[in-house]
Amino acid sequence: MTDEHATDQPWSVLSSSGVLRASERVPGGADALDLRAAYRDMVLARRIDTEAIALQRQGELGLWPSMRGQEGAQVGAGSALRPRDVVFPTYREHAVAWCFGVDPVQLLGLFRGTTMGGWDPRERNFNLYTLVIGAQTLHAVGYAMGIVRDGDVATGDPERDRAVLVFLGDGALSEGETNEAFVWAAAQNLPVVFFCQNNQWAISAPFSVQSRVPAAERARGFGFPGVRVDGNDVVACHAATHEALAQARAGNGPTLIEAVTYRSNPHTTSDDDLRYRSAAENDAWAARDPLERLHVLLSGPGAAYPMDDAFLADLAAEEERLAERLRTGCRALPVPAPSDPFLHTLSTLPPDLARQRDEHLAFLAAEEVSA
Ligand SMILES: Cc1ncc(C[n+]2csc(CCOP(=O)(O)OP(=O)(O)O)c2C)c(N)n1
Repeated sequence: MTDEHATDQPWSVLSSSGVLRASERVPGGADALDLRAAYRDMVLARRIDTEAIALQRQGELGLWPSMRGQEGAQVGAGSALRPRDVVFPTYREHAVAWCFGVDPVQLLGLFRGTTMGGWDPRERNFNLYTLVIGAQTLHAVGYAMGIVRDGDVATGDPERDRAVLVFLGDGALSEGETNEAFVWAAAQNLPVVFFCQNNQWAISAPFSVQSRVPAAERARGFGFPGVRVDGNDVVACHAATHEALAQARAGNGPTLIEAVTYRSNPHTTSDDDLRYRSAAENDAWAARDPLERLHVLLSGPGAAYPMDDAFLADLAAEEERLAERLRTGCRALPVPAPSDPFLHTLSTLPPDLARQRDEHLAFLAAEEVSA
């Protein structure tokens, strides 16, 4: 991929009024992506998000970072993955997790406080959520080095070649780790795709404060291509990620994708976004809603891939089943044992930590006896 598209104007094929433009940049046309399946994934991912917010409001979750508005970016990227690719998410990649087959009930555990993770990263090649901004970019680069050493790049065998897809927010571009990751990915020509969702805000800090140029333009300075894509256009996001992953798997090195999108809800359920941004801004972005524009395309007259009433009724029923499963599953998440914080960090607990664990458990046992 060249960086000729790293301009101010994000690249798009699906207009905000739901019209699909022909583009040689979408290999195989829109057929590269099953549009109805993409719509289904976006609707169900939004429902996961909405249910999680409701659960937080009912006191069932401590916190929830909403991804509402970012479904186009996430489903576009997530649907470009192959099973052997490896994902390093932030804490907001709920739709990517959905696309890659992670059980959405497991996403809730971290925010309910019942687990430090929630799923086994080895089962799906989907790593645990990272709350430290930018840290996962270095993890991804390290993993990409491992893939190269395993001989899993540029073999020409689609069953074997693999790549790493790492997600970051616009705020993470200001972190030293992210910039170190860019340098190392370029220096080693690593099979890694950096997918930056520029949702305009790093909590209350706007993108314009953190970057004088479009994020995609930074890639050139590190020595690899950048592409600026309309993050609310699922077709363009899929095509850009599909191409970047193919380049990475083929041994042609890293790409930075900047998906220009918008976090339409507050940063998390603890945040009050009206203190730093206007309702007018929210309204302007609502008019570019990624689900709405795909819905228009798929239900408009003469749609090549129409959604008929039966499809929409099935989807509505599936949404309700998913929502019920989330509510029941959330409340049934197992309460962790007091010894759990000592697990899963070190394969063998050093004597000092083992002693602390034993003292902690003895203290709790004594409390129970005296109660
Ligand atoms: C190293 C580090 N510094 C600060 C924070 C506090 N913090 C949590 S989220 C956030 C903003 C992140 O913004 P961005 O990277 O754009 O991602 P978004 O939340 O918008 O998806 C900050 C500063 C943190 N978690 N880690």
